[in-house]
Amino acid sequence: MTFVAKPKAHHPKLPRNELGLTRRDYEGAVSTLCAGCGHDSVSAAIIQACHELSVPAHRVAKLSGIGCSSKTPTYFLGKSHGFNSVHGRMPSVATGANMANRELYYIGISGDGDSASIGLGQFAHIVRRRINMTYVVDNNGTYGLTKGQFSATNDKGSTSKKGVPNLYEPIDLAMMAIQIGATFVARSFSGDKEQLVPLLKAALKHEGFAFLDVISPCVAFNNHDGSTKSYEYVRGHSSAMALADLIPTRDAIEVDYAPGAAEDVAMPDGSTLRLRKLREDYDPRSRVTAMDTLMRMNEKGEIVTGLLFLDDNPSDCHEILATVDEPLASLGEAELCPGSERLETINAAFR
Ligand SMILES: Cc1ncc(C[n+]2csc(CCOP(=O)(O)OP(=O)(O)O)c2C)c(N)n1
Ligand code: SF4
Ligand SMILES: [Mg+2]
Repeated sequence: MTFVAKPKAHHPKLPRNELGLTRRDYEGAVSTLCAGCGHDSVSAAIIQACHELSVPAHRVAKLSGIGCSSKTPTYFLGKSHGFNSVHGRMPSVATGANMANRELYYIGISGDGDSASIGLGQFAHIVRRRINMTYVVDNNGTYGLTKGQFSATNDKGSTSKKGVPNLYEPIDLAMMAIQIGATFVARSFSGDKEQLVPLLKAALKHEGFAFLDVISPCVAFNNHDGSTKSYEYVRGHSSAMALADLIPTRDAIEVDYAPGAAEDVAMPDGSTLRLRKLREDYDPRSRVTAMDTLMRMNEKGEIVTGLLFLDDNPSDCHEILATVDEPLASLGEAELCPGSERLETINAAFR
């Protein structure tokens, strides 16, 4: 595979973040995806979120499976660690890396085929193990890379480019994630940067498993009349619930929403997650409300976007397993080797 590097020159007045970097410093190679592919907009949103959060690129590990979506980590954060794994197997690699070094930001990029079809088992278990990461699914309802077969997130009755209807019920990954223990679940649209960037920032700051289902139209195979994952369909059928803005500690909190419409949640690093309730009765801190809302809106053919569920006191895999704070690679022999006597006791327990 050949990677085309982007020219380094940029306008001297481009805004710089706390690290003195411009958003161009967070780019990757030139994208080889189809022009207009939603996945490129998701990559652009990740670049903006990391730039605005002043995330040091060397503290990020990007992980993916196989698919057009899984190719995208090449197109953002070119200076970060990266591992393009096997189809549907990104969760295993992410779990191993995360257990060995909890100090990095983990960004997993997957597709609806990668996570809801071949990788469904892996997806379910990474959610319930609460691996501390941001897990993004670029959801186009199709296998883009292999030329447009229906994926398991494709809606029943939605048609292929040739007009053939999908016969099966869709898997809703956001609903699954809420049910089996994710502590941050959001849905957004690749064409809605205003909503997607704050959600990504909040997900990156979340101390637990953060899942983002991003409807990301495939312009080559699933953007026609009859598709429920096309730009036109999503624009006409989405309904925003609780939106999120992440307010870093350095910024003064501006009160610019009507009383009762916004609620602030403290994040562990001192920043604030401001929840904007667009529906008075929507409480994103209730799994029951989130599931009920998703089911009711799905029945009406509406796509609910925004922050669907948030546990503001989350636990992650490291808390559950009481792991050491330091990366395993930084531990010496004395910490890693429990000694012959202790080893003998452990072995004896298994006999
Ligand atoms: C084990 C295995 N089975 C099948 C394939 C063929 N294959 C490659 S990508 C893909 C589907 C990708 O769909 P999705 O994850 O939705 O990504 P998209 O291209 O739509 O972004 C398939 C079936 C493969 N690479 N490996
Ligand atoms: S085939 Fe579809 S998913 Fe793949 S790059 Fe083209 S538009 Fe994007
Ligand atoms: Mg897909």
